[in-house]
Amino acid sequence: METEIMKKKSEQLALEALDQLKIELPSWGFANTGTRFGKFTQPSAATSIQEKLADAAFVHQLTGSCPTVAVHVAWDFTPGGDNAQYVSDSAAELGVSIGSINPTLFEEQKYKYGSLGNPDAEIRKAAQDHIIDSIKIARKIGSRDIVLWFADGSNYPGSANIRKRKAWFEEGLRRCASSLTSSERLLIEYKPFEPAFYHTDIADWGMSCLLARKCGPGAKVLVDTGHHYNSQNIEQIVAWLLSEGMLGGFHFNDRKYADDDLTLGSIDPYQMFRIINEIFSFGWENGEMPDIGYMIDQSHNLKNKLEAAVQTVEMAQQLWAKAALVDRNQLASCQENCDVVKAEECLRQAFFTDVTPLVNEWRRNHNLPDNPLEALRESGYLERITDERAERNQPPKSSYV
Ligand code: LRH
Ligand code: MN
Repeated sequence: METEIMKKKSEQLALEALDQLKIELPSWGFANTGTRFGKFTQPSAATSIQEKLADAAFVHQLTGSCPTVAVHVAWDFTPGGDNAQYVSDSAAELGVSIGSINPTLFEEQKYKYGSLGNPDAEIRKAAQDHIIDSIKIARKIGSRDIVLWFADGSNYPGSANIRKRKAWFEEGLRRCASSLTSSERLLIEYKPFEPAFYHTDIADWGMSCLLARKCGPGAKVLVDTGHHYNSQNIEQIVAWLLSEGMLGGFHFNDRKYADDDLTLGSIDPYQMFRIINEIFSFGWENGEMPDIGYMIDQSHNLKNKLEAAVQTVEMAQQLWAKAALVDRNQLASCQENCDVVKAEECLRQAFFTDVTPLVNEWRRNHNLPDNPLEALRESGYLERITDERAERNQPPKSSYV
């Protein structure tokens, strides 16, 4: 039976955990995006990196937990990254900073048959050079993480030599990793399919981990929660990567079917809780939380982009506080004694605890609004940016040109 003192102690732990929580928002989450079946433009959507940063900064102002913004090189920087310092200074003026740098190794025609895995050596070199240029941008603006996701793969059996492509990836990634300083990291993101629908060159955590190991200490694995088959046990993958010291970071989102990029915890909050619980369990066993990046990777096609971002950070704060409430001593002894039911109850009790009063106490301690979403709607910010941007957000003729 949890005594009042224990309750106070675990609530204090939850408040401290919320102090540690830093969630990185994606610049592309504020711009108009779509699917191949249509792009539904929002008049308030950001149309420039300045507007993306302003929106992210306003979400940070309302929630207090998202001080950095992830950027995608081709979408947010001018060629060669000439505007990098300007982008970094603009972020600083708004009270945020540039976080992870995502080289853009898809979209261009030359990447039709791949980037680092392309049979054409010149295209492989071009892709390597883009990653190395992205590392230089990171160095210029003081970002630590370079997140690598590759659309590379094939659509038909026999159309690609999977082992040759693996060797080209090893060669390319080694060259890129050799240009890292000791404080910079390459985070290699895996994805089982889409846009490739027969094989994807880096399809699962094992492939990413093997490639990262061959790159040396500066390379780790990035887990995008949407990049798994439905029945996969993601928290087990997280537990293994933590124990191997190979977990570099997350792209958090939710999904019902595939890489749906829906808002965090909107479909399966207990799944996300179980993942966060593995991180807290590792932190408890090692006396400090692991050094990993918590990033959001979502695209908001139907929800208002700022409301979706605020909802996401609120959900992250809720799940974080719940995971901090798990009685780790009791859980460890239940696991030790194979008390299956009581062990499960340790997690369920924390997950089903309403932490809203606790999160609101944390917000009040940091002069933040109790209800960020309500504060957003009452702020007039959405009305203002709609007036400013509507002209530049004309709906496209058709997405299937
Ligand atoms: C690929 C991905 C990757 C990003 C892109 C926007 O599905 O998750 O992380 O580069 O989305
Ligand atoms: Mn991702």
